[in-house]
Amino acid sequence: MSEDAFPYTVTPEVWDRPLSAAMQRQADTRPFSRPEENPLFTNFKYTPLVGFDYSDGDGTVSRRDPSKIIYENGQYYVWYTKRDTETPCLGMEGAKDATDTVASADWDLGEVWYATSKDGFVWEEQGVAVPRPPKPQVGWRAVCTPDILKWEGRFYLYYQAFTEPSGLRGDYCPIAVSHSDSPDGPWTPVDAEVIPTGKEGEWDQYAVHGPCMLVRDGKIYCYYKSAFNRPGCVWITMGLAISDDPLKPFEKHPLNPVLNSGHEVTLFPWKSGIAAMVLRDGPEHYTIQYAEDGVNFEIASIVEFGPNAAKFYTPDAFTDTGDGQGVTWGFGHFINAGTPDKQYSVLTRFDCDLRREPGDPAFKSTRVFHKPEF
Ligand code: AAL
Repeated sequence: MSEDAFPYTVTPEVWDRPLSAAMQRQADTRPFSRPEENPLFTNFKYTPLVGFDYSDGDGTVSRRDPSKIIYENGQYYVWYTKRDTETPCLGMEGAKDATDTVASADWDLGEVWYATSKDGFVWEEQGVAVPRPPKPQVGWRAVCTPDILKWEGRFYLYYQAFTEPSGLRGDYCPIAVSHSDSPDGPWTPVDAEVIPTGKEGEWDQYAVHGPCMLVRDGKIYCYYKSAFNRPGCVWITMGLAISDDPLKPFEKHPLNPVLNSGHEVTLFPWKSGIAAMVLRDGPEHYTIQYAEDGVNFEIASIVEFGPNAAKFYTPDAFTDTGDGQGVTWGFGHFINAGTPDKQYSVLTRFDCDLRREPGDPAFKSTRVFHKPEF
């Protein structure tokens, strides 16, 4: 036993006998480290963004569900849902009173907008990227909750595409896609469901939400969430769909769902695998998890006060290096801003430290029994 390791070093014989459930979990999966020694642990710092106008908080303008942030042409880009309606939204429960101009949910009647920034703090809203297409095309009611993919030099926006007001039956929609040769557009929509809802009885039969696009092993990975999501019932798990053609239907993974918790879908390349930030819903909420194969996730750390709807600035999301470097900032949203009858959502910046090595050398400790290998 080395001096340095004392007193945390435990000899292998300790595991060579029947173990309690807690110690079995430890032996099987969990890194043995204090949080600060674990590179997949972080705290979060929030900073209000400059450049977004919310109409004095009267509930008619809402921004939420940001995409990953990318850096192109000397600036950062982000896409997000924007609702700009004459009146505040009614809420899911008011869906039967929704009209062509009155929204049910905060994201109903939403469109995909985008903004750019030189420094990541001060932003300039550039306008709509993907408007709602005419009825009856997929997405005519709302296009929202986008994510960006760069693939073979072209850009693809994936987003939820609604053909009914959210709340009528639930929050039911598939994922559709638009493409462009520039992050500034113009974007060409494909009038088809690129990730459709599942067949009757399948886990994702009602909704396919929140695309999170990555490139891995030469293929396009789309992590997404699904839920029964009827009014009054939210049950959320996450799946994976893979394709080698960004505009053709993706193939859903046979082991879906691959995460049993979380809400919005937040993943990034980490070493040779994929890490997932799993927040808000489910038995494993407020964890960061890791899967060497991108499919079989294990809990790596427990975090607090994580951002809702987080997406990271992820420089290696599409470069397929097989050696993910981690992430340090991104966008999330705060919901339920405003008064109860004038609710809207606000984009926020968060900073974190999910780099391969903890940022502060003082955090590094030799007192680690099982150096986490993520
Ligand atoms: C978000 C996401 C999806 C839902 C709605 C808009 O937090 O989970 O995008 O449909 O709320």
